[in-house]
Amino acid sequence: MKIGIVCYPTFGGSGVLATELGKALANEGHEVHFITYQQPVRLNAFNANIFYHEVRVPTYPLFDYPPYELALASTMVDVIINHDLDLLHVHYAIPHASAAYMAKQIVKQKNGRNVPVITTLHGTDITLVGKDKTYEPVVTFSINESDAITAVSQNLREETYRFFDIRKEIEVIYNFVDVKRFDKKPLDAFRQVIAPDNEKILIHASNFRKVKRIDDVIKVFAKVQATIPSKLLMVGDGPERHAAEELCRQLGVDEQVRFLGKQEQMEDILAVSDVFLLPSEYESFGLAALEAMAARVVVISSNAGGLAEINIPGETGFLAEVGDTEAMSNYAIQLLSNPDYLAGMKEKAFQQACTFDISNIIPQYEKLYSRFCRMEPSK
Ligand code: GMT
Repeated sequence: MKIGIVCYPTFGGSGVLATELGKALANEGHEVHFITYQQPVRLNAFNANIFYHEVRVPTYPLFDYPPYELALASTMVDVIINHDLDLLHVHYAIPHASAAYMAKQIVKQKNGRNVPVITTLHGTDITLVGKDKTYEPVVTFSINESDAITAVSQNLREETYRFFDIRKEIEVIYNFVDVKRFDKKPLDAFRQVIAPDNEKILIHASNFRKVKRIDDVIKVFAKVQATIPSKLLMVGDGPERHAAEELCRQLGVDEQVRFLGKQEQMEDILAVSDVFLLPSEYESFGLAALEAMAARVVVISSNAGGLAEINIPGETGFLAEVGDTEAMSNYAIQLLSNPDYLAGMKEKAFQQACTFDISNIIPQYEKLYSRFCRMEPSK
């Protein structure tokens, strides 16, 4: 098949997932065309089946707001027609689903072809941005106009029906992880640099937005390190970073916390870590937590959104109410003070991640595509 993938090219979960999906489809022999405003961060190796089309948004003095969505729709039309795409798979509703609707209408008028559009909902496109009155009518319309809709968790499916008047079936296709990539031996030299006295290592990775509650990460860590010699790695960057660094100083843990910025080699960083903290206000799925589990890192998270669909309390980690930093730190102390308990849970976290392995999820997307395609999947 010839598949167009539209996504945000950044470190965010939806972009990571879409890029890994495209790479896996290309490895299966499909021709994959990424349509984005810059090279996706995880699209970092040559593959003969992968094509990248950059959306250029010309600037003009009249435009206070350059019309990205129009440039995107026009690029989609160009790629669909010139590369004879079988379908478009757009990740994140805003503005990708509405731009795809426009592109589909244009191609229909120009060529008489009805190009299927599949929309995958990821989370904040529904729960934060999408339900804002500014966008809601367009989001509802473009989801309903998609030929197929998928959500990355059961919780996100339910939330979408709750917030929007959706008249179509939303299928759940869970996010995935390439377990092979994350199942790595710890690099001793790296661990030695981070934790020279063999301290335990806690880690958090996100885009440091309010929804992630990174101040809770720092508060949990401050309590843990008062009892257990430990270090905290903060991976990523975003609007809350400055306040988080300030909180570290206020709580007197700044020497124990390292802000690593955006990192591509997450597998190496996770391989030396013991506990992943994800106290988010909402998380449709929590791809970062799944990647941690694939690296045998135990997850202590909030019970928000779809997190309970991946993190099984007492088995792969623990769940606590949003904001209950006391419970989260107690769980971490309990775990980190008992090496056998920690080792057993790390193994179970890994086993759970294997159920979300890429090899189990890609066929679900291929099956979905084949329902809409002019031809059977090429293998
Ligand atoms: O978490 C973010 O803020 C980034 C966001 C995105 O769209 O890139 O992540 C969402 O999609 C991920 C991939 O499906 C999910 O794993 C995240 O849970 C989800 N984030 C939220 O729901 C807050």
